Amino acid sequence: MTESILNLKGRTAVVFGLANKRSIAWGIAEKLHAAGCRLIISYQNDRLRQEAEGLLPELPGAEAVECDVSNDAAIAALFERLRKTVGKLDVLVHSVAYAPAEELKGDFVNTSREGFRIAHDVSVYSLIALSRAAAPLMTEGGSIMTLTYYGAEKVVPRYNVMGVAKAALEATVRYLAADLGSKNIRVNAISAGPIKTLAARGIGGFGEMLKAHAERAPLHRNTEQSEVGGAAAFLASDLASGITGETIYVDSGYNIMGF
Ligand code: NAD
Ligand code: 0WE
Repeated sequence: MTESILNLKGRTAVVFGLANKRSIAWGIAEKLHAAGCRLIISYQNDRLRQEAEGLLPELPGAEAVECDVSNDAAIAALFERLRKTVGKLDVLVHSVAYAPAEELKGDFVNTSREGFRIAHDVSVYSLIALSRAAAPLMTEGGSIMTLTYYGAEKVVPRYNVMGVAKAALEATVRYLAADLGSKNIRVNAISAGPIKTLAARGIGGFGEMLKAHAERAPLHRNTEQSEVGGAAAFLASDLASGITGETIYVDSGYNIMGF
């Protein structure tokens, strides 16, 4: 029998951006775990510790560690710990974004300097910092991935500075892919359709957005975390060995439509 090469046994992944079971990071962690990957789950702060630790029993062998990705010392401490405990790293999942709430309402033209800075620091620079810290541990090559959204390329009302940050994130993926390719480290983005997660809660009109998305998308339904997880497992695996610097859409096909 030929063995599937979507087999992540003996591989280790670190996943950033798990807030709760609705998180896209959770959908990804579940699929990586199912493929046999050892998991390190990273949560932002003390407030999210209980939530993250409560999910561990569902991923036997996983551990949870705190890391605020806007803090260089926290990133250095996490990767020093990983160097000692797991040694080799194969997969890094960046599923983190943040802009101050007031930036996601009102007009884009009113974006503040500080709102712009925070959105880009947390949602974009963090990928560079994490990739630089992870690369020395990816001694047998690796797969780095991040989450993006269609608002990077077309205007989505109220997505505002996050759209600009996602455009920068997609460009960052290409520059990182070019740098790290010589180490056989691949870097890609998954562009997910809208999903009702914590990061989507409280965004005005999100329900209507989901409805319109499902109506217009070729598959006539919304995107599920597990579908993003499936693409992530593929990108983590040797099946995707020729893919780097790309943005892959997991959005029920929404992005292909002109009208
Ligand atoms: P989520 O709220 O579950 O995840 C966002 C995570 O970012 C949280 O776990 C939060 O703790 C973390 N985070 C924020 N600031 C941080 C910091 N300083 N340090 C460490 N972690 C920090 O929401 P989600 O929808 O799963 O978002 C995950 C990713 O998916 C984001 O990049 C988001 O832009 C992207 N995305 C979401 C959708 C959607 O509709 N939900 C669609 C496409 C892309
Ligand atoms: O990337 C995102 C959301 C990211 C996000 C969400 C929040 C809410 C809470 C970043 N920062 C914050 N800050 C907060 O205080 N998505 C792709 C989901 C999303 O958010 C939107 C969307 C979609 C889709 C906001 C407006 C319009 C559409």
